[in-house]
Amino acid sequence: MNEQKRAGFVTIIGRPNVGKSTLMNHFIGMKLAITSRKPQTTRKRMQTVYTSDEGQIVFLDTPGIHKAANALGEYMDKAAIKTIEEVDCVLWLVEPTTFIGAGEKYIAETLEKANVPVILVINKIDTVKKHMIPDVIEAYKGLLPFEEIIPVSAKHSTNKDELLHAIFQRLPYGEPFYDEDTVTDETERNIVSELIREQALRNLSEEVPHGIAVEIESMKDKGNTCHIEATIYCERNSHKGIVIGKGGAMLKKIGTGARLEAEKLLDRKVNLQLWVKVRKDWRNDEKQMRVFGYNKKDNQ
Ligand SMILES: Nc1nc2c(ncn2[C@@H]2O[C@H](COP(=O)(O)OP(=O)(O)OP(=O)(O)O)[C@@H](O)[C@H]2O)c(=O)[nH]1
Ligand SMILES: [Mg+2]
Repeated sequence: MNEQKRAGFVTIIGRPNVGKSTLMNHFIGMKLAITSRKPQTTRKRMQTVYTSDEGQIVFLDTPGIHKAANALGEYMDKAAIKTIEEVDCVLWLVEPTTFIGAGEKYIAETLEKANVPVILVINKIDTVKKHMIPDVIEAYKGLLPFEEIIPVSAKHSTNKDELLHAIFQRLPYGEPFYDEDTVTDETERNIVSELIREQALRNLSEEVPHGIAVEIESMKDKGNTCHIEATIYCERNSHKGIVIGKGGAMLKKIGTGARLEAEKLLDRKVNLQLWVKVRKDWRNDEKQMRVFGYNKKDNQ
């Protein structure tokens, strides 16, 4: 056994929109998980790998834990909670406020039942005055026997190294699970479909983007260009018109944004063609959810 280096699995959990995906992208120095200002952006777990001189951390980014309003919401909550029993350490991300709501209490109760080290990460400290932070720490301190409480800003990289070091301290000694060039086991196809959904979340308002699923129909390299055809599924006929927009303007905006992001990811030119279809109320249809990659069995 390698006595010098450590290796283990770490889940990043918390309420929606606290910055879990931003933090994970930041750790690995690449944009793999999609992010947005809207809650419930992440729908499935995503696994990424961070390797340094100290060892290897396999991060799991998870959906925000929330009061589910449909079958997709239940799937998302289970996907997040399931990871707690599979890891060596939990990062619980919270907003920098002293108010501890029902959502946070539910997460604390869930963690209390699990026998796993928890590091509380107070994110977004760039949004509050420095003198507020001790009050936030004080408010959370009694909730659980945290290993550590670390204030960070995922956006501005504050305290990133301190947090990484704190995580490594909670991992067992051992050989890395993946070679050092691995950053994720996610397919390019899946990430591209997420990049399209991200643009939908960023450009559409209200419920419309939450009812969107994206399927990649084909992805083929010709010369130095990757040709991608994808379908955006929405929940209602009325939503389809909104996704397409006046004279196709909205679909064009989503397509251009996604193409630019896909070019960065794939490091080559991308030609992206999008179609829009309706799958009525699919977020409450477990069979249709399975087709879109949200299979209940993943979380059992
Ligand atoms: N100011 C500030 N904003 C942040 C920080 N971290 C994340 N954000 C923003 O918070 C919003 C939500 O970030 P995400 O990373 O998508 O949050 P999430 O927890 O993954 O959200 P879900 O997937 O919906 O659960 C985005 O607009 C981010 O840019 C931070 O440290 N400071
Ligand atoms: Mg997320």
